[in-house]
Amino acid sequence: MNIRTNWTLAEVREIYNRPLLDLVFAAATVHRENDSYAEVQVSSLISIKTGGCKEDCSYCPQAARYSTGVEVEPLMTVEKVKARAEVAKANGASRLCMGAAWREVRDNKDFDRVLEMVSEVNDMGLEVCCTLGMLTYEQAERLKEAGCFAYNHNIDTSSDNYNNIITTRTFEDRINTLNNVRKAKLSVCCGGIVGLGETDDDRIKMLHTLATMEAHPDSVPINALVAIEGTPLENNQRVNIDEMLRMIATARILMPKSVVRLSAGRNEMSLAEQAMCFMAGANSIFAGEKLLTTPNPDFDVDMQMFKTLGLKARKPFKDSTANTPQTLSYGG
Ligand code: SAM
Ligand code: DTB
Ligand code: SF4
Repeated sequence: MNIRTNWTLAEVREIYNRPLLDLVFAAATVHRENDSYAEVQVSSLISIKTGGCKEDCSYCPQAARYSTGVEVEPLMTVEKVKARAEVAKANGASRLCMGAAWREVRDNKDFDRVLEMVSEVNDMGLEVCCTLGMLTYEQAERLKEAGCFAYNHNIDTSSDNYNNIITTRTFEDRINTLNNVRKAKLSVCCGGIVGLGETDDDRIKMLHTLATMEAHPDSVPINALVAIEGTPLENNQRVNIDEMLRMIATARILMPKSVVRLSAGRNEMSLAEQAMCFMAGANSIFAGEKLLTTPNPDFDVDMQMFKTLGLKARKPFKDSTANTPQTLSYGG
């Protein structure tokens, strides 16, 4: 399979604009060249520190400046995180993603506690992912040493549209953190959101940025905006299925080996709509009754969906060089 990081904008535009079923068929064809096309990577999310964030991301229920009804909670205890991780593992998740409503990581006691959580959850045999905001290279290394497997940091939208959505940091800040994550040999999880009010060209440019990084992100979450009352985007229109399909299928063609995650927005999608997304090359979901603060389908409902569609949950560390909990050897 030919992995390219030199896609031109014109090529991405051509793929994105194909007649929808031609596009889905082409993406499904690419996806079927992967031996494990019927495997879906299941991640479970925990909000380890909720609300009160200083940033102004206009989609986010956790930004302190909007009144969204999300209650501010302090950093969870290690014990509580372990208990939640046990439940996720028993339900078949291979990855636990810990999210904090932080602008950036600070070198303080809270970060020490997060490192302890990482180490404990890694010891349980789960892939650990963190999403904690901006990181320095040294902080990325400390996460890696503690047993963190992946780091999620989304570009969210095109560089052109970025300032319309967030003003308290820049697109370049995001790229810097991603470079630190890559340099520390953490698995890179990076995608974006559809439904922010962006144009098709913004979507094309966002996909182009992801597909022309020095290496494709290992996982690419595609989120449909969950419009939250109290945020500036509260009245945005619900994302239609054709828009999600176009994003997922184009991502699959551009980044054939990456895990493409059908992320936020599944709670509003039917089984048939989700089936189309898996057909178009999605091979990961967030499972568990909550994303960070908003509802998501129950585990049982998702497992029934997998049964109906003939999909199976992927085992942890499948494509890693380490087949046991994360060691320093991953990524080499
Ligand atoms: N604070 C950290 C950060 O911003 O990187 C980590 C958590 S943040 C909630 C992670 C990602 O969730 C965001 O980059 C965004 O892509 C996604 N997200 C947040 N709110 C969302 C919403 N209402 N709808 C869809 N995706 C959302
Ligand atoms: C990602 O791309 N989507 C997840 C995860 N990475 C951290 C978060 C979605 C959040 C949706 C809104 C909420 O539940 O607060
Ligand atoms: Fe929400 Fe993260 Fe933005 Fe904070 S930095 S407002 S938690 S998306």
